[in-house]
Amino acid sequence: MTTYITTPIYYVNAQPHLGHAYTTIVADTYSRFMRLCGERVRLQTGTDEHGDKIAEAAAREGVSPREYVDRISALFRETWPQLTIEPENFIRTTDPGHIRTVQNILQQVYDQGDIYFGEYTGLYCKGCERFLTEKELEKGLCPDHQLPPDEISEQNYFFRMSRYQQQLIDHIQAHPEFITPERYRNEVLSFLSEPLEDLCISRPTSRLTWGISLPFDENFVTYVWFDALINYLSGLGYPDGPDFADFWAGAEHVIAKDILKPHAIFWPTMLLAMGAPLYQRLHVHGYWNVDETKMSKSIGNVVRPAELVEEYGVDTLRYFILREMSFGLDASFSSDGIVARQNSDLANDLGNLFSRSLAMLAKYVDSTVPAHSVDDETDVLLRKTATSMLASYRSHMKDFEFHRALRSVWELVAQANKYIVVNEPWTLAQDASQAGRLGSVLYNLAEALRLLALVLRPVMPTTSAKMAAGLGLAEDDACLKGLDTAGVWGLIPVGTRLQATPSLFPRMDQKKKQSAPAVARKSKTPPAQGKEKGGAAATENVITFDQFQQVELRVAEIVAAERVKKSDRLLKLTVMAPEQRTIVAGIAQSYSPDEVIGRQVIIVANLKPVRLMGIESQGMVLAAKIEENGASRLVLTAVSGPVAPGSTVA
Ligand code: ME8
Repeated sequence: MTTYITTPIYYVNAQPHLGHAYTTIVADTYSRFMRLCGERVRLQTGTDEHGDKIAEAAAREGVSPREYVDRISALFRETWPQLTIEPENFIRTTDPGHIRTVQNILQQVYDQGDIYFGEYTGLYCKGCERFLTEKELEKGLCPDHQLPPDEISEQNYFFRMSRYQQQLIDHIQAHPEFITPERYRNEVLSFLSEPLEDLCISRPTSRLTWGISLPFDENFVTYVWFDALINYLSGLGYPDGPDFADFWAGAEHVIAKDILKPHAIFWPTMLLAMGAPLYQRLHVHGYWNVDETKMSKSIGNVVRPAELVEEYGVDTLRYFILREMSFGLDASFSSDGIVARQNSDLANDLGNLFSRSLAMLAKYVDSTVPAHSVDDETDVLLRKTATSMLASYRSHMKDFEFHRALRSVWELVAQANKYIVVNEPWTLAQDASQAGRLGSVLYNLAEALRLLALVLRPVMPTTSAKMAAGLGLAEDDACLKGLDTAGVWGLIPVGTRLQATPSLFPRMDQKKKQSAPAVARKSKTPPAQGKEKGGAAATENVITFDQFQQVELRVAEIVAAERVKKSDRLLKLTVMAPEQRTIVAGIAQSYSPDEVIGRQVIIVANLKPVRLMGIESQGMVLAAKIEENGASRLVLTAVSGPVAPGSTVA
């Protein structure tokens, strides 16, 4: 089976931004996913280079259209590898092959009588490069450009789009998956419930020369949409190239809602007129805003992909936008949002699962995947979670519900973290008779990580490769290839030698966040500056919010405790936060070791380690100091309900 996945070809009158990056990352992720499913995949993106808008942009810059389109098209082409996007084809509408295909199609459709010459008077929006109907206007203005359209009357060529209206309606009704999500299918059907007008497909050369000449009348160039949509065919060598034969049957287009009508109405009617099969599915997503505001050059909040990659790393960006946007709906980008996901989902949940599992495998079984023996109910639960994750991951990815697919992946991450807490490998390691059980627990963790590396491959290719390397697997190892064959529990080979691997995601510290240049951040109200009398702000020891943010507070679970020899004040605590660490706490006069084991407390996690009675203490446990009967006593801090060890306190 084959999949041909396309993005829109982007206009070269603007530089690549977050919106372009999203569509293209979606297409790349889906193409990687379909490859994992064993399909032959071809990903195509490119640039749309003809039309008034481009000619005007070139004129504004005082260069020829050719010079201008070459420069901006190269910017798009260079952006994709920075996002680990690897298209098989990058098409430009100025490519000679594309121009030939457009002209051949025009000639064919003209010869068969589906293009005619006529007079047209209409309301033309220069921004949209098309005539708008009265109905589309909002208060007399183009809804997208907020400008009044010009009334233009001219002789032009028309495509008999109306002739194919019923055939298109029938097709959409017979194929519910043709336009997804459903809200856009309904929008198109409602539009089609009114008679379609024919489509004006030419522009007189007296008004525009930067376009593809009509093969049957050199006084006209092709309307930019009729030219641009054909890229999906010309990029495959239509009509008789071997790639066309192989891939068109698996064609899926990804677009945003702004260009629904050309893709759901113009394009299929054009294909029907050509006698070519229709594409399989059209996937329509919503719009990215930035800090709840429309992205726009004039507001100055346009987010550039290269800056985001530099600031957050490519996989964090890919994960964030796929996880944050419900495909089909609008979403808002913010620096706070991406930092929060990086710290919680990536550094805390996934990153810590990976690093503490590998650390325990190194410490207890010499970095070698051990054999596993009998299952207990925690093993069964972990495996069940993995199996149901795989099923829902697969179906959501196929349906372009990336946020849901990732949510189910994180259910396995959470379950594996719980599995560690419940099984306490550090306790098992203290008892030689538990070596078999310890091996099973560590095996299952390695296996969960293998499955995570597998399913995260389409979304975060670099992280997945790092995970595979840490697990001692090559990316093309059988157990990481083929979702069907590799998506079975128990495939990581016993005896695999693990590799020391740096942490997957560093926690993003406040300093870094503060320097974020790419996005305007929501303003935070700083604490009062100490002007008013009597308030806390008036005291000497005021710290700023930023200073407070430098203190990393976390929930830690105490898993072991013992008295420190020769000290009646100190307890040596082993805690998980979420990785294992030792903290020497001055609480021995208030608590016995037995009393604290199993408690969740709040610790300062980024305190510089100190040696106390010869033991390195890696943090500080917070406790309230109370006075009772003339003596002081410490009461440990706690959270009001159980939470995942390592959760941040803010
Ligand atoms: O329309 N949020 O090109 P274009 C999400 N050349 N996606 C966005 C976005 C946003 N804020 N802004 C842009 C054209 N996009 C034509 C297409 S195809 C035959 C011709 C993405 O440069 C989204 O994919 O205006 C949208 O559909 C596309 O960029 C529009 O790109």
